[in-house]
Amino acid sequence: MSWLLVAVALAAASASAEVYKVGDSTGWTTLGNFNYKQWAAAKNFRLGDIIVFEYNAQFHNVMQVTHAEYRACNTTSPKATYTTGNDSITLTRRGHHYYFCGVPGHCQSGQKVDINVPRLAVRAPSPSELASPMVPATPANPPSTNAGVAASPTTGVLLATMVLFLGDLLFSHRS
Ligand SMILES: *[C@@H]1O[C@H](CO)[C@@H](O)[C@H](O)[C@H]1NC(C)=O
Ligand SMILES: *[C@@H]1O[C@H](CO)[C@@H](O)[C@H](O)[C@H]1NC(C)=O
Ligand SMILES: [Cu+2]
Repeated sequence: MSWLLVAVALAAASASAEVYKVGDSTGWTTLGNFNYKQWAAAKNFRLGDIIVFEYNAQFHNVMQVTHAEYRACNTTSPKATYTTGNDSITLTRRGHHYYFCGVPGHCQSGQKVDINVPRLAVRAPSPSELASPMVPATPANPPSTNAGVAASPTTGVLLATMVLFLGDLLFSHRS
């Protein structure tokens, strides 16, 4: 596959990533009985988006669990546990991502959230993406386009996003 195509897909994918702070200004807590279910339902999560859990790490944590564990607030075998108090998680696959706080009683009191990345939704391109050509015009394209991409410090992350983005396209076309 052409590196120019890669660069175009990469630009489109990275341009569309959003960062969501779970609970907005409330953050990740039991105080105030924040409705995380309602919060998540109002969002439009997409592949490549980032969710951030911000909390006091002395009192809370974040565990990713299965659906059954989520429903039962079962903390015995989480898929992942985050404890920094400022945890950024990139959504790299479709479907439901179940998280709760593993401190005893907190999940039961509502500190749990279901982040769903819909299976078939594709983000609408932004006006700037529509304005730029989808197919690079000619081989006369300056080689600096690729050099600039390769030099970026976040190339690894962007490449991962790009691969997902391409997978996305293939997936959508098959369905
Ligand atoms: C909690 O989850 C574990 C692993 O998924 C399971 O073996 C255990 O039976 C569950 N405990 C309860 C009380 O549901
Ligand atoms: C969490 O991290 C982000 C970026 O990594 C930073 O902008 C933000 O200020 C941090 N929040 C706290 C409470 O440390
Ligand atoms: Cu907690």
